Amino acid sequence: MTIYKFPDNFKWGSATSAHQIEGDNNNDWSEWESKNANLKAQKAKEKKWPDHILSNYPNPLQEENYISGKACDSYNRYEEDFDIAEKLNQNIHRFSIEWSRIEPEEGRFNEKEMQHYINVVKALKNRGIEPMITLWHFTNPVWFAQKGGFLNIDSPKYFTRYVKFVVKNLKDQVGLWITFNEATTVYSGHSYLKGLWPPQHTNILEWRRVNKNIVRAHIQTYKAIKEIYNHSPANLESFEVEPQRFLEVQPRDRATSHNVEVGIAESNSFNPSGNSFYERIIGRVYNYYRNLFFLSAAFPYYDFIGLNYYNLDRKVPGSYKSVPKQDWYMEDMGWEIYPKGIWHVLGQLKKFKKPIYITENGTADSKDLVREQYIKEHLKWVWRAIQDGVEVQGYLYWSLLDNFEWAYGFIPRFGLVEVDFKIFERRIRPSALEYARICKENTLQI
Ligand code: IFM
Repeated sequence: MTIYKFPDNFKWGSATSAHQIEGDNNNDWSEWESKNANLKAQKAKEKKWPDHILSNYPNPLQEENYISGKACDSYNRYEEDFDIAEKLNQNIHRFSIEWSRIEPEEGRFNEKEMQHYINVVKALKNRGIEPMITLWHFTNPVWFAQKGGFLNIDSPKYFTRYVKFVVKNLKDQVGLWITFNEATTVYSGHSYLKGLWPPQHTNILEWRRVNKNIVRAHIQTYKAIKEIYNHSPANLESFEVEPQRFLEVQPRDRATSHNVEVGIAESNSFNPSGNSFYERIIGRVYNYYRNLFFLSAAFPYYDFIGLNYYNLDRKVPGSYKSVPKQDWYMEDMGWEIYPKGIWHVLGQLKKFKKPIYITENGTADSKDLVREQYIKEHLKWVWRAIQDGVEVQGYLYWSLLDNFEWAYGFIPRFGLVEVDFKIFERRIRPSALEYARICKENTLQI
C-alpha cells in the first residue's frame, strides 16, 4: 500500500450544474428537449441496451429520458444535497447559476430567483463548504438564443450585464467564480460544428464566431467582476442594477473587496499522436483547438484554470503507436479511460503559470463497480503532477448526484449519490464513502 499525502489546504468536493439537477428550467435546452424527445426515444429502439440501463427509470426507450423535467429536483432539495456533501467531508462545492432564471426576459432581472441562489450559497457556507460558482454551463435564456446566442456580436454585452447583476449580489459571500464551462472545448463544437446540441448548426464559420464571442465575453466579464470587487459599496450605485441586500450572512475572508478569483473551466482530453512528422503536426493542431484555444486566447485574463478531465481521445493519427488500446471503457459514454492522461494534461497546463482546480473528473457507473478505482487512479496521477510542480489546489468529483446528461438524458449515472428519479430519493453509493475517507484524511492510500 502506498500513501499519497496531498498539500495542506487542498480542497475536496464535487460539482453539479443547474440545468442538470435543478428541475423546471425554461431555457433553450428545455425547448429543444421537448421537440426532440420523441424522435430520440424512437431511435433508441434501434440499439441493443444492456439490462442495467433498461431497468433504470427513465430508460432510453422512454421519451421522458430525454426531458430534463424535474431533474433531481435540487431546486427544492439543495439543503438535503448539501447535508450529504458535508457528511462526505467535502469542503468545496461547484454549482452553476441558471441565467434563464435570473434574466427570464431581456433586461428583466428576477430578484426572487437571485434570492434563491443567495440562499443556496448560505446553505453551503453554513455547512463549512466553500462555493465555487459557474456562471454559464451550456444553457441560454430563450430570448438570448432567439437573438442568435453567442453568434450575436452583442452577446458579450448581454452576458456581462447578467454576470454583473449576479456578482454584485454575491460578492461578499463568494470568492471563486468560473465564467464559462467547456464553452470552446465542448459546447461550440457540439452546437455549431457537429449539430449535436441546440441549435444544431454545422457551420465552421459560425463555430469560429461563437468561440471568438465567448472569449470576448469572458474577458469583459473578468474585468467587470474585478471591478465590482474593487468598488466600495457607495460606488456600486453607478451600476445599472442594484445589488440585493442580505446582511445577515458574514462575509467570507477571501472574498473581501480585493480578493476574488475568476477562472475558466475547460474540458481537456489526452490526445496521443504517432511519431511521424505528419502525425505530430496534426497532433499539435488538434491539441491546440481541443485543449488550449480558450486558455491561450483569454490569457492573462483568468486567475485559475478549471480542468475537466475524463478520457483519452483517439482523433490524432498514430495514437495507438504511443498508447496501446486500453481495456477500460466508460461504456455509457463510449469513452476510453486513461488515468495517466490527467498527469499529461496537467503538465501541459503548467506553462500558463496559473493555479489549477480539477473542476470535473468522474465516471458513469450506475452499479458503482469501478467508481472507487476510477477516483483513486486519477488522484494518484494528480498527486504525481503536484510533485512535478503543477499547482493543483483542489479536486471536485463530477458529480455529486446522478443527473440529466444532456443529449443522453438520464442514461449515464455519474453520481456519488444515486438518485431515484421517480421519488427523488438520494442514496449514497459505497464509492462515495471511500472518497469521503480520502477527503477527510487529505490522503490517498492505494
Ligand atoms: O455532465 C457533463 C458536464 O455538464 C460537463 N462536463 C462533462 C460532464 C459529463 O459528460
